[in-house]
Amino acid sequence: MDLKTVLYNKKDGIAWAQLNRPDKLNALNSKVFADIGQVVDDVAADDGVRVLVITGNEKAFAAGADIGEMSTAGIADTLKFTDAGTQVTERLADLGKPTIAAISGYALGGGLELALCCDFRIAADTAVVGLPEITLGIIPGGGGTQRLPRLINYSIAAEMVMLGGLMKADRAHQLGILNRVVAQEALKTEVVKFAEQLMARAPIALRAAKTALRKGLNVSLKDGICIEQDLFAMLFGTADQKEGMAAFLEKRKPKFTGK
Ligand code: CO8
Repeated sequence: MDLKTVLYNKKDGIAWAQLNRPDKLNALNSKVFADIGQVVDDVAADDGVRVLVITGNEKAFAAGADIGEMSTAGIADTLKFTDAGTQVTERLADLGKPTIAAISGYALGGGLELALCCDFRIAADTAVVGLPEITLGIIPGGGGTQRLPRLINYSIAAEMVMLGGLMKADRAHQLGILNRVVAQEALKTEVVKFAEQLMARAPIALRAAKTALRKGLNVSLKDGICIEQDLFAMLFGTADQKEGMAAFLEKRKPKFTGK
């Protein structure tokens, strides 16, 4: 892997991808998206990785796409940038393993959009989220107008997109944008604890749960229930289903193997 803007390491089943452009508050450019793409491919291919965590530094998860690089771009350049970025964020959103955005400081614009591609957002109480693109004369281009109103109430999403204000962690938590808010110094421990709970679950069941949740958002209730039913039945072909139910009946903890 040839990563220029992301620090990447794997430990005890967790892959950590830390955005690393601190002098630009981790602003996202084509290279950052390319690096995240490599990380996603690596996580997908490595059976030893059970959870992906994307994080930044204390001041910023990411303060948006790189305004300096976008400022003089035309339509064609912008389409090239968003096509490449969207391919990566869709791959991230579709990853068959749980993903967590661990957020300190600013998660704005493309930064919040990247975090919205993760299954969970765990934040420090220093977190500030928002979609300020409208204040630059543009709109979100990394899925913000689509993912946010699917996650929270339409009117609040519309206010965030159309006024572009910034929101503190406690309010974002109340609204359901953030799953957990903890003290800055507890963030890493809390993320590891959350990841450990996920890793105690059966991996194929987690993958099926994610597929059902995600696919179900884009289809009718009837079609979504069909998707769920098929995935539910599919799990009865796994060793982990047999183990999970045997463990319940034998009053012990299950030992899942991912088979
Ligand atoms: N792009 C480029 N550089 C940035 C960005 C950014 N988004 N944000 C901060 N920086 C740079 C600053 O220019 C500054 O650099 P320098 O020291 O060289 O002047 C450095 O980071 C530190 O920033 P500040 O001095 O501004 O720090 P403050 O603490 O005073 O302010 C803020 C922090 C409030 C976060 C402020 O930096 C800010 O408002 N940033 C811009 C936020 C924003 O508007 N984000 C939206 C960008 S547009 C976007 O995200 C479109 C998404 C499209 C995604 C497409 C994907 C497929």
